[in-house]
Amino acid sequence: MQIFTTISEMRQVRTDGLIPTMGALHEGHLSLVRAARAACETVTVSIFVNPTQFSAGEDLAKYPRTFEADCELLRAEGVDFVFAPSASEIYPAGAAGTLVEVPGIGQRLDGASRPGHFRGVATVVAKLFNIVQPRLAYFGQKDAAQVAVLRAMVRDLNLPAELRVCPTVRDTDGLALSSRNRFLNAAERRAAAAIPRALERARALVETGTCASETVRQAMLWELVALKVDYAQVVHPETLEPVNNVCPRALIAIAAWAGETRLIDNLLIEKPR
Ligand code: PAJ
Repeated sequence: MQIFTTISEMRQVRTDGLIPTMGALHEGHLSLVRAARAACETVTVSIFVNPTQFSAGEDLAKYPRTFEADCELLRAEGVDFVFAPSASEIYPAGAAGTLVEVPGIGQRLDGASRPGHFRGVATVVAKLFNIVQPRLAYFGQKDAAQVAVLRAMVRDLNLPAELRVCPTVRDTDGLALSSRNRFLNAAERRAAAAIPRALERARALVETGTCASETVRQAMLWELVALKVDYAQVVHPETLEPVNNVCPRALIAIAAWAGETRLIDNLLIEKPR
């Protein structure tokens, strides 16, 4: 496995599959690596804690950095290349550089709670695509709004990479794996398990014929009483606009705080009419 820190080194190899990450790797990330490994000749994982997707007062400084352990995991998965650039390598113009904005979609869900977040995500992913030039790029369904933003960006800018979306990997209590879970104390961790429970409750309602988004929302809010809810919404999976009916297709998305830690999760409903 070769580790590159500069754009010029990265450009000297050919990548078939790219997995963009911010490091602090867990089984969720590794599921993307395995999907890429199974489908691609050469696999690159980027590790870059992207400053432009954090706003002032967010957890950029606190974001876990475990580079050595990450590289061990990636080596064991048979990854070919790791791209781990510095912030100045990616943003030589600093805050004055060109940004990629996905209007509308980029301002919904996490884009509403974290203004500028998806501008930072879209900008860095566009740059990574231009640097690495992958045929396929792998993302997790756990960040469903991120997927919607990136799909729109790829379409609007005619980027040649094809997006592949992999299912959310969960812990035994149902909580979606996240690098932020390590910040939860035991009580917060127990409380956080209400998030997947709320989504399961939503799934059960939909499976027994409930279609009204508001009914589903209220049932989820009951499960989430112990947490500070940022949003619990039923939206269109591509536009992220609220929809009145879960049927036949909707994204049910939750963001909630367990103590100081903001967690997100979602459920995609795809029911044949
Ligand atoms: P990061 O949070 O490191 O996540 C990297 C990729 O792993 C994302 O596509 C995310 O959806 C996926 N992922 C995280 N947890 C997962 C889980 N439990 N199951 C399945 N997939 C999971 O998302 C980012 O980084 C950044 O925004 C990035 C796209 C790298 C741009 O900076």
